[in-house]
Parts: sequence; structure tokens; C-alpha cells
Amino acid sequence: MKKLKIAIQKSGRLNEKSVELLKNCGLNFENYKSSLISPVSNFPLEILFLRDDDIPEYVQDGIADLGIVGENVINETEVEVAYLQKLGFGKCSLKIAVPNNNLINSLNDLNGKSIATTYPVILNKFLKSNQIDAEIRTISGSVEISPGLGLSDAICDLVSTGGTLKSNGLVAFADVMSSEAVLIGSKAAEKSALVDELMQRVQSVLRAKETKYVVLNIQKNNLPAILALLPGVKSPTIIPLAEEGWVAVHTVIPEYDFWEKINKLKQAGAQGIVVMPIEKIIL
Ligand code: PRT
Ligand code: ZN
Repeated sequence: MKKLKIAIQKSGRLNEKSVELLKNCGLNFENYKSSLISPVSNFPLEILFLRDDDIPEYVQDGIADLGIVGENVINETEVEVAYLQKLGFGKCSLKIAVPNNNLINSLNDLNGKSIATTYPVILNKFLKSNQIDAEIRTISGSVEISPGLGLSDAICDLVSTGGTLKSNGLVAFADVMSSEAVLIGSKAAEKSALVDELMQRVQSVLRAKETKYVVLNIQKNNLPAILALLPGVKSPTIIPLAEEGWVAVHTVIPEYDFWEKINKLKQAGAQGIVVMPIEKIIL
């Protein structure tokens, strides 16, 4: 059987989470820092470790069937690939920022000004769609120091915590795009049964990350109120306790409203609430 290839970042912000995701999918491989390619011992797959900028083109050209890369890099390289799955890590925003004391505070104020960036393609589209006539200065890194050096009036760069902008006396005032790591595939990969199998594993890991397994005890007469609060994968499991009149309820709770749910369960009489992480949810 022909092996699949997946390209992930060799080192950098997406490497660790990409490796973790693949390992959580049950794939056995060595994460050698020195190697470019690592075979998976228990699935027909090879892992290619690349610069993130090269990943979209490798996938577009079919050298890799799959890739994990930031949406910002995909949009900048303008490749034709299939978006298979958002992965929930590597989140950031591409923003336009200016020095604190600058008089630029609306998009229109950018007319006639210069903006330094490593994302000229995305920025150009953004400026065009907002009918702004500004000069784009493409540089290869350290964008945040460019206004201080007098190289540009503004910058367009990725922001996650905002710490870099702050420490360089810059303030963001326009969002160009938000981004996160995504799983992409070549056109051919979309029709592959092996890719389907891998996708199912990825989705089961992502689903599990979004939920917690919860076990709680409740007096039988309070059960209807508890059940009204709980979804479960299909519906909650109810198991009688040795103590007469009590049951244990097993269920899963979404991460996003976890504490709100737990508080409501306590108010409805839930006791001895045990919360556990879930490894995978296979539907
Ligand atoms: O070597 P290679 O080319 O593979 O890596 P790289 O140096 O080009 O990329 P890397 O590892 O820095 O980032 C990989 C991907 O992580 C990016 O393409 C984004 O999709 C995502 N990502 C998420 C980020 C950030 N957050 C981020 N904060 N990429 C870069 N930054 C930089 C930003 O450019 C700025 O310099 O971090 C600084 C701002 O961070 P804060 O936290 O101070 O706001
Ligand atoms: Zn890069």
C-alpha cells in the first residue's frame, strides 16, 4: 500500500502541538530534531518535517498528501489545497499597528502611508478591499522595530498575547485576519480512504479535548432536574448506588460552559462530582 505523507513544522510554534496531535491519534514515530522524514511504525504514513512556509506548496504539488500549517501561511502563499480541519492551536491575528503617539487611528488615515510586513499578499488584498492606497514594504522579519527605525509608518504582523506590540510602543487598530493551525490536504487526498481514517482519528481527539467526563451522585428524586441539564454523547448513563435511593450519573460536559454546568448540577443536588479528561470520542 502506498504510504501517505504529512508535512508538519520542523521547529517553531506549531511543531510541539502538531507532534502531540499525531501522537494522540495513536501514531508511533520518532520526533528526531535532526531528521527531515520520520516513518510511522503502526500506520502507512511518513512525517515530513519542514519550514512552515514550504508546507502549503508541498501539499498543493502532492509531494505531501497532508499538512499542518497556519491559515496565515496558506493565504499568503495562495495555494490550491483542501481545508480539512481547523485544529484549535496556533491561534493569532494578523493586525495593523502603529506607534502609540501616532495620529493614525482609522483605516483611512493609512492613505499615503507605508506599512512594513512579512505578509504582502494578504495585506495587499485587505487594503484593496478597503480602498486604501498605502505603500507595502515587504521585509523578512522583526517587523515590530520598523516604525522605530523610520522604515515605515505602520506594521502588519501576527499578534497573539500583544506583548511584542506593547514592548515596542505600538498599538493595533485594525484586524486583517484571524488564524489558527489547520489540517490541509492535496486535491487527491480528499478521496483517499487512508486520509478518511486519519481524519476520523483527528476528529475523535479534537472532540475529546472539547469535553470532560463527569460522574456524580444524586438522590433519585432529584434525577429529573439533573437529566434536564445533561447532554451525554447519546444520553447520560445511570447506575444504582449501594445506598438505597441514590444513583450515579455518568456523562460528558462541553468544556466551553463547564463551570456554569457544574454549578447548576450542584444546585440541583449533585454530590461527589468527579471530573476526568477524555482521550478520544469515537462516534
Ligand atoms: O522556521 P519556520 O519558517 O518554520 O517558522 P516561522 O519562524 O516562520 O514561524 P513561527 O514558528 O514563529 O510561527 C509558526 C506559526 O505560528 C505562524 O505562521 C502562525 O500561524 C502561528 N502563530 C501563532 C504565530 C504567533 N502566534 C505569533 N505570535 N506566529 C508568529 N507570532 C509572532 C509574531 O510574528 C510576533 O513577532 O510572535 C510575535 C507576537 O507575539 P505576541 O505574543 O507578543 O503578541
Ligand atoms: Zn516560516
